[in-house]
Amino acid sequence: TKKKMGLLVMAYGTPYHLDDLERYYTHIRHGRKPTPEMIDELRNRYEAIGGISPLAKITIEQAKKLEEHINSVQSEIEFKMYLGLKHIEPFIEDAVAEMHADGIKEAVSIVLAPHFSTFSIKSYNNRAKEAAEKHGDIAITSVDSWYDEPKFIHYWAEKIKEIYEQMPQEEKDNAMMIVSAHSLPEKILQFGDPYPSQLQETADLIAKQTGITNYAIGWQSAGNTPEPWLGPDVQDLTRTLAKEHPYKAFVYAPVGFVCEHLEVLYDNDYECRIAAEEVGASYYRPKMPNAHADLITAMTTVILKRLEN
Ligand code: FEC
Repeated sequence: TKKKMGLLVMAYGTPYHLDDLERYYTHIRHGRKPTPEMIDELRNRYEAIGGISPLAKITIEQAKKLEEHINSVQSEIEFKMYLGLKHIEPFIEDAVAEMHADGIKEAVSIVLAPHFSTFSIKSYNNRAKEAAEKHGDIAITSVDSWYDEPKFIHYWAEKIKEIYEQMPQEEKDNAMMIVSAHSLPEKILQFGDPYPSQLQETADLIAKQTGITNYAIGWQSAGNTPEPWLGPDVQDLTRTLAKEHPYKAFVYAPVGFVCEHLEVLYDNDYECRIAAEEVGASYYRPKMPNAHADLITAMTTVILKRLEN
């Protein structure tokens, strides 16, 4: 008989309705209530992308496909998927409580974000571990990162190649690719956080597979706080690069995310588009992986490899 294991899939979470905005934003801010102006500003951004984010729906689709795929490629373990979100229900703690209620003793966890940081992936993993310790009888093995997984790189390389192939020759000869992830407070660097070097590695691998030589890494969607955040910001970077060369096309690859959601649909498709068009260049952004088979295969491979060790 097959061994039973929990498959804890963790993701950021998004408001289900605009009514959820305040509590969601408060949770992101570690319990500090945002001001009415901050809520209005965030509501405006959600309204600009159509009211609510597609993230909730895509996350569930990714998690279900991952469960289906990982159960179809091997016959030793029967995985049961539990979805745990960082900032809205079902919370990570809810998922772990459900595993406990189902009598799960062993689980593997993965976060739907490719690059490791103490501020991002580690905080998901710590919450899962703390919840598991509370119940006392669930051992969780965590996947920490998968930024260099071949199928993941392959996805981006293929989509980016398609974009370059469609460009008019003048754009192709004067194109710049900006590979980005969510910015984090600069203080992560003091502890030797691998986040920036992992993003650089993803960018280098994509460049190698596509043959693209004009590329740079940038950071996006920085928080609204006085502390310094990792830079350059993708919009500033667009303007700086445009001063060095009259680029005719900017291709944005927000590889730190896996879905079409607010940070991509607004920060890239709206804000970066403005920056690119202001400098006289075309704006391009490949479709996000969402539930594409390459992404599901990449995560399956990394989970099974992690369990072998
Ligand atoms: O609803 C949607 O479609 C978008 C969901 C969403 C994703 C996402 C991913 C990441 N974040 C990360 C870090 C931070 C830090 C702060 C922060 C703030 C926000 C706010 C919203 C928000 N984030 Fe987010 N993020 C998403 C949504 N994020 C809304 C609040 C308004 C704003 O600042 O824009 C700053 C917190 C603070 O103020 O102290 C830090 C990281 C990721 C990528 C990794 C992951 O998915 O976990 C890192 C999706």
